[in-house]
Amino acid sequence: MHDDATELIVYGSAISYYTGKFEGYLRYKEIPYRFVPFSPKVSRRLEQETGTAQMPAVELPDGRFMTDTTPMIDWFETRHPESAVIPRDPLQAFVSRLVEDYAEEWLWRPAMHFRWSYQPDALLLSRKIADEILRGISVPGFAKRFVMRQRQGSFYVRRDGVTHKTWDHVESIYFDTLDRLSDIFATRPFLLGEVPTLADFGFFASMFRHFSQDPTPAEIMRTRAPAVFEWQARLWNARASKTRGGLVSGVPKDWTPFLDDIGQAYLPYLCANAEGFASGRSRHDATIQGVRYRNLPVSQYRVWCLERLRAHFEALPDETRAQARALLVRHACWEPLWQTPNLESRHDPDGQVPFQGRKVHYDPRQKKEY
Ligand SMILES: N[C@@H](CCC(=O)N[C@@H](CS)C(=O)NCC(=O)O)C(=O)O
Repeated sequence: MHDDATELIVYGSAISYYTGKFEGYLRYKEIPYRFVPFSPKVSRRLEQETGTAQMPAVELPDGRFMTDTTPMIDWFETRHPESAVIPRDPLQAFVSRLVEDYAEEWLWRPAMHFRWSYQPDALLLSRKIADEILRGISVPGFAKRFVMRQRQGSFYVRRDGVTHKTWDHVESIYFDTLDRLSDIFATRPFLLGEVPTLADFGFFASMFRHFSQDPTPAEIMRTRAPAVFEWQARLWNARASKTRGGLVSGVPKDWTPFLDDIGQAYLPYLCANAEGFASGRSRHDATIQGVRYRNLPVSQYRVWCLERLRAHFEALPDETRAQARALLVRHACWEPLWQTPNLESRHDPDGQVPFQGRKVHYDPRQKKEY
């Protein structure tokens, strides 16, 4: 698929939430890569290689393919340990993982809603998808754009629980996040201090490729939260070799609203999803902060998210585990973290992520070990 065996290839899209997050990470770490835009042909090939059509996908110089940005970052951190983005302090590392997971999964619905519920955004983004991802398909542009608007609006908004009853709650997630991040950036350039860490990349996914660029939420960000607008550009432009400084100690007070929201909204949602999964349903309801969401899709991946958060907690050294438990109890996160019995997502039964699902075709004679 490529002719330069030393090159890392990132397959994705210039409008994609998770591709933006991962490119932000690679750029900060100064890990060179070549970007290849998704197309129907690329997508078919990647589905064969990775077992999923999700982006971004990474092709390593040794011919292996990876997907899923969080475990990919873990993998790259072991190979590029300098300027680590996972804090060394185990309590900070655990809480960062929790906040990263919350940031990227919980802001997904508002990001999709603002992109596909507002006409100027939907018109612009359907054009970008038609021109970038669907190029080469011999169907008139207007038809591609129309189909994309219908598909995305149906699949990612209306079938993901956004109705006139949940609309304000979905939007409040964005507004509250802007306010909370603005408070943080009033005192330091990144979420935990002078340098970016995992939590920055978790928020970057929605803030960079959706909220700061899609017309409706971008206008809101520029007027309501210019410090967040500055931060997403700062992170995109940050390079580890030029970014100096340390982290605050412990878990900062201004993270409190995020931890409270994880306890009141995100973990209860993950529990409702996990219970739906355990009972074999494909849809589930959830009451979040007094708002009833109906018929949400059950996500196997998000059962795994909860499993992984538990595993990270259990892997903590004894003393840190006690501190982490006290913090989780204080923010009402402890009970929902453990509420659902016998979690079994079966998402990664053989512990292969981020290489899960790939078809093995590694030829060590031709490919250079990465
Ligand atoms: N957890 C994955 C999520 C990847 C993901 O959902 N990517 C979106 C685009 S930003 C996608 O490919 N959606 C298309 C689909 O799910 O079929 C990651 O971190 O990489």
